[in-house]
Amino acid sequence: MRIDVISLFPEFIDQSTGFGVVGRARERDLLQVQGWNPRDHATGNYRRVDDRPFGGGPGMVMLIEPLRACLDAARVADPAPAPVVYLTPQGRPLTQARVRELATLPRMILLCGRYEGVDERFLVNEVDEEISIGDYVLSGGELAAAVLIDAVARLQDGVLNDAESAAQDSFEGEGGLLDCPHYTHPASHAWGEVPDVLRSGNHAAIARWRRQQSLGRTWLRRPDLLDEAGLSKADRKLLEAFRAEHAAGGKAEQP
Ligand code: 6GU
Repeated sequence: MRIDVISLFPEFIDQSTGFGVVGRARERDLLQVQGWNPRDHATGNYRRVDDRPFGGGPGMVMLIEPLRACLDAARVADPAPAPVVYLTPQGRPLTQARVRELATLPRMILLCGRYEGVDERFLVNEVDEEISIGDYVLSGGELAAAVLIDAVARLQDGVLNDAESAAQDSFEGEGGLLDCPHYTHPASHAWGEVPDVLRSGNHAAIARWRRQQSLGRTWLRRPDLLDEAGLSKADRKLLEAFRAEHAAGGKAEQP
């Protein structure tokens, strides 16, 4: 997959995608990331990329023409069709389901706004989709772009090794539940014991316990996710047992 990013801080995009799983994907050419700076496509002595908003008010608005020239240059760099995605708190909240869909594309172009925003006419004419990464405000779209790039990169074929396999992650298991707790050595520690079942060698019992923990955690922390989870009869029984134990004070789990 190829991801082009239009940003006034293309170095941030390059560097923030240079480490770990995403950096390795880029090194192995499973993912290409290229930044494009609208300032390189601005004209005049001052190379302006923004101006004051009509109607007054604080902040600056990004100009149409430098963005348009920058987008045209990015488009021409590769013939693959690419939707333009604008990262903005006004966008649709990003979900793992949308990440999975975007990850199948050969290419996408991300637009990062700065200042108060982007001239609405550019958005109407050139942007295919607006995405937010949550209900809080960032100073610009760059961090959100890095988040989206990470999420799609790790789903590209060959990026994760077996040990990193995505199938068990939160949202990726059956029903899109939260992940279960994990433990490693030592089995006994001043802060608590590893649950006996995980040391039992009984793989069916371990799978059942993990499923129950996923169900219980999702119920405690993200009950909204359970509505969409399509729980089986077996799931409901596991969750019912978790709730009974929780009500009896058997779990230290925080809501
Ligand atoms: Cl995508 N951009 C900005 N600037 N702030 C955000 C966001 C995006 N998502 C949540 N907050």
